[in-house]
Amino acid sequence: MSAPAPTAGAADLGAIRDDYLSRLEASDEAGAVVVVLAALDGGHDAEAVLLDVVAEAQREVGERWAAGAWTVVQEHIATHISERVVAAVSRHRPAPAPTGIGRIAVACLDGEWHGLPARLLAEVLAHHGWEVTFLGSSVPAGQIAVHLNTEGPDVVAVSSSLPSRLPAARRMVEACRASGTPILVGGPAFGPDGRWARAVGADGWAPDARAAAALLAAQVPDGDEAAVTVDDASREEQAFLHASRGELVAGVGSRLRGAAPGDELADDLGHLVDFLAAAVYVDDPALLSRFLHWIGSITVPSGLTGAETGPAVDELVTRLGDSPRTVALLRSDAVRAACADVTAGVAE
Ligand code: B12
Repeated sequence: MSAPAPTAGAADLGAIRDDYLSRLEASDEAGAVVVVLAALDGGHDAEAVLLDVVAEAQREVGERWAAGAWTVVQEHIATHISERVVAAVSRHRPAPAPTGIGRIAVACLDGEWHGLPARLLAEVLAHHGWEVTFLGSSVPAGQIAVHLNTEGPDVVAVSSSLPSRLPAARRMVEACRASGTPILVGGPAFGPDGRWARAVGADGWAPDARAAAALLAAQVPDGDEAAVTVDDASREEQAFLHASRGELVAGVGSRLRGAAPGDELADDLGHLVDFLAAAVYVDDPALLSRFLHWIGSITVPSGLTGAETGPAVDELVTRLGDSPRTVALLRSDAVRAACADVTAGVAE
């Protein structure tokens, strides 16, 4: 990006982030906009403001929600302010005209409503000279196929925050393959080192928007079909879990509490089944054990407690006896250890 280096005396980004977070905490949209525009005028470039202030603040918002310190409504207000701030940054420091490096479509996986990470990526890539079309949250693979056929971008960049959306990633990869368009993926859904990006056959993965811009500037890598772990057995067992979701939630919930599960328990058990299905899909118990540690770390009144994770897993084993891969995964050392950790109150 071509913005000047921060001038002497410009506040450092950590201090700006703290100031920004205090504006989010106060639901102060105008104040949040003032903070970021002052950072730009002080010499910080748009990329730093978007990634080191807004994105970092959003992660902290997530931590506060997970710890029970902020309500869902506070998180929603903060995120809405951050979306408005991204628009304000782009008005104050518009991206330069595309340099001819290429055209890229940025989208979220089907069922993925975390659109802000994708929006931030789109802004950063535009500042690096890409001609960007932002397709938004939850884009079905079939709709991507239509877009590729009519618009023909050079690359598709797909964002997802939730590993439970990985089956949708494979469908997206297949839609891109069919039109010969390379697909770059990113976001926490693909694992800390991008291992599940390879498992679903994506052509490339990057840990953050800066790395994505650098990778695309160097060369869009070719896909590695040999690394794809999704086979017919994975697909069948994932599809069975998906189809049985309601029954499993009701059955496991009443086994745990002796009654039909309330909304919060049903939500958590639904996530448990979705993450289990994704773990089976990419054939990796670590995906489920990370989810169990996350369940042990969040505060949701009436949701699944750490002590209930072991019994919930046992009940799933009982109910899923006809799905050998699923049962092996539920009985794996990693999943057992995660249940023991969260029962003992140890979060990852
Ligand atoms: C805001 C928010 C929401 C909003 C999103 C609105 C919006 N417009 O985006 C709403 C309310 C919709 C939401 C819903 C949910 N959320 Co939410 N959410 C968040 C929160 C607080 C911030 C998201 C954000 O903007 N992050 C900042 C971005 C910039 O960070 P990032 O994702 O890492 O992105 C960077 C890189 O990953 C990379 N990148 C991202 N995409 C791509 C793509 C490519 C191609 C590349 C190369 C790179 C790349 O570049 C980015 C910038 O450098 C996060 C907390 C967090 N840690 O992110 C939780 C969080 C992601 N949510 C979470 C959860 C659980 C949920 C819900 C399931 C809650 C519920 N009970 O319903 C739902 C699921 C909805 C769905 N199906 O999608 C959990 C997920 C935990 C887990 N186990 O996976 C988190 C982590 C909160 C927490 N601490 O527990 N959420």
